[in-house]
Order: sequence, then C-alpha cells, then structure tokens
Amino acid sequence: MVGHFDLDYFFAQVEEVHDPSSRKLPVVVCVYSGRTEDSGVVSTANYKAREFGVKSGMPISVAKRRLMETEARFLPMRRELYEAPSERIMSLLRAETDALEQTGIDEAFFDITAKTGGDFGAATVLASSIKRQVLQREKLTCSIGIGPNKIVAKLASDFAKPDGLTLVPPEEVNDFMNPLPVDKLYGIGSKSSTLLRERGITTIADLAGADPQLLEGVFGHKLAAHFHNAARGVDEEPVTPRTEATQLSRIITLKKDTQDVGEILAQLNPAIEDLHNRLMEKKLAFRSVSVIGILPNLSIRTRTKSLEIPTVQLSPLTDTAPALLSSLTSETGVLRRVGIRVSGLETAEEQSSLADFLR
Ligand code: DGT
Ligand code: CA
Ligand code: CA
Repeated sequence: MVGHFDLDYFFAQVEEVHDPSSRKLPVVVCVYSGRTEDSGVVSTANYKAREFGVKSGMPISVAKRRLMETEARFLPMRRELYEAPSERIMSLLRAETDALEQTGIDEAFFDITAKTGGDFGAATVLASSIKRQVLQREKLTCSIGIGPNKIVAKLASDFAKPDGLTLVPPEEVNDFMNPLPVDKLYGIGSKSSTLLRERGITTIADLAGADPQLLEGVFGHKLAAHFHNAARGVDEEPVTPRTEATQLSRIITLKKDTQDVGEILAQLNPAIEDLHNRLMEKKLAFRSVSVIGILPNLSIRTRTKSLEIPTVQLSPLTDTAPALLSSLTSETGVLRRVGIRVSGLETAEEQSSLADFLR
C-alpha cells in the first residue's frame, strides 16, 4: 500500500495563508531576475490564476498580460517562508506512515502497508485523517493518491487536484491508467511524449500496447523496458526513507593562500566535478550555486547565484563559479580554503535526466 502526497499550488497557497485577503484573487509567485521590472518567470500560481492560463515557468510579462483585467497579486518567491510548513508537514507524515520518502519541498511517497494491513478502507481513513490534520494545522490543502506502487500512487495524487483523494486498488490499476495521457507517466517528459505522439502513442493504453521493438529503436533498451512496465502499472521500486537534502558542498584547502581566480579554479574544479557526480548519483537537481571562501583568519564569506529553474547539468556550476569567485576575492583578498555548494535540492524528474540515469 503506497501513497503519494503533494501539496496544492504550494508556494502560492502558503502566500494565501500569509495574507488571507489574497485568497479570492489570482496569486502568482514570481522569480524575478532583476534585469528589468518584469523579467523573470512564474514559479507557481493559485488555481484562480491558472484559469487564465498562467503556469509555472511562464514569463512574468505573459502572466501579467493574461491577468490584466483582474486584481491579481504578483509576489516575489520567498523560499524561507515555505520551508517551515514543509518541514512540519513532512514530520507529521513521517509519524503517520511506515516509511516516508520525501522527493521535493511539497511532495513525498509513503508506505502504509503495515499501518493499514493492506486494507483500502483503512487506507481511506488514514489518508483522510492526514488531509484533515494538514488543513487544521497549516490551513493548506493537499492531494493524496494511493495504490499498489509508486507509479500508480503518483498518477492517483495528480488525478483529482486540488484537495483530492484517489485510491486505486490493484484490480482497478489498468482501467484507471489506460485513458490517461502518456506524459502523466513518471519519467515521460516533453521530449519523450513528442517522440511517442509522432508514432501515434498518446495514452498510457497506447504505450502498453506499443510494439516493444519500436520502443527500443527510439528509446534504447533500458528506457523502453521501463516504459513497457510502467504503462502496465508494474513497478517494484520500494519507498526508500529519505529526507530532502537541502544542500550539498565540497570544500578544499588551497596549496597556498591565494586570491588568483585561475589558480583557485584549477584546484577547485575536481571538487566541482565530484559534487556534480554526487548529485547525479542521488538524482538531485539544484536551484542555486554558492562559492564559499575561508580566509586566513578563518572567517567565512559566500557568494550565491540562484537559477531560474532547477537543473542537473554541470555547466551552470562551472559557468557561475568563476564570476562568484572573482566577486568574493575582490572583497576578501587571499583565501586559505575554498568550497562549492549547491542548494535548493530536489528530485530530478525531467525525462531527459531520467534517461541519463537509466543509461
Ligand atoms: P500543484 O501541485 O499542481 O497544485 O501546484 P504546485 O505549485 O504545488 O506545483 P508542483 O508540485 O509542481 O511544485 C511545487 C512548488 O515548486 C511550486 O509551488 C513552486 C515550485 N515550482 C514548480 N515548478 C517551478 C518552476 O518551473 N520554476 C520555479 N521557479 N519554481 C517552480
Ligand atoms: Ca504541489
Ligand atoms: Ca510537487
């Protein structure tokens, strides 16, 4: 008995709780890049704003145009504000379940096989009680899906958003999954779904019935096998207890104290690559990059750059480190030790990265 928990329009909902007068209005949480007044992207929006076609990743200027006739609130993203309720809710979930695998700031898989004795009636009672407690304590709604494995649970939590509760017993898995669009399936991103659509595969049923050789030709053996099983609702991945790591870092001691950026980078680069390998192993994307400098007097200084969207790539690390380091050393002078840190970590769910991992 596996569940998937996901808070509804999370950042925007926390902003609504913070300022209840915004509840009736479209609310758009924005990541401003600072270049011009409206440059940047939408982080998320409440469902009022989504009715006007506003969604995550959209340029703020486009969202403003769509909401021109409304009294929409455009708010800057305040990550610090969202972390405390997230942590309290994850602790509550950990207490109410057999095992919890947190996969992002607002979502987690959980196992309740022992807690419910495998009974779907008991699971309904437990999931309803979790929803009620989250609403009472945090004034937040969430959506929960329950099924025989993670793939089904994830589809189920997405099925009746917002404030949903969807249970899919084993004998209903195929009827539930078959009509859903294929890109709802875990691991199928926009690239794969385009490739599939070009071959007439638009629903999960289409994928389940697709010629295995055709899939292998397009996606390679491993990914094709994953799709083949996933489309049939076959998934043996256990819920692996895990708390979201919010940051990871590597620090090195310089061969000699220096402020020469080229010299520092030459020594720091292996640590950057090591950190990136660690992220790949843990299947984590990052949202910001920091350079840490430790001075000869042991005081610490950092410089941070936030990315607009989370990434799993190495290049944002190697591209931002030199500028951060120059800015840092121009303030501090010579450094004794130097480090690289990534934060805002979350599970990389994009298809391309999943494909990389499977390869
Ligand atoms: P939902 O679950 O569909 O009701 O809506 P959200 O907003 O909870 O969406 P979800 O679960 O994909 O993401 C959780 C939070 O992560 C969301 O509130 C804001 C942030 N987020 C999601 N997508 C993006 C994005 O493309 N850019 C940025 N900056 N933040 C994002
Ligand atoms: Ca969510
Ligand atoms: Ca989520």
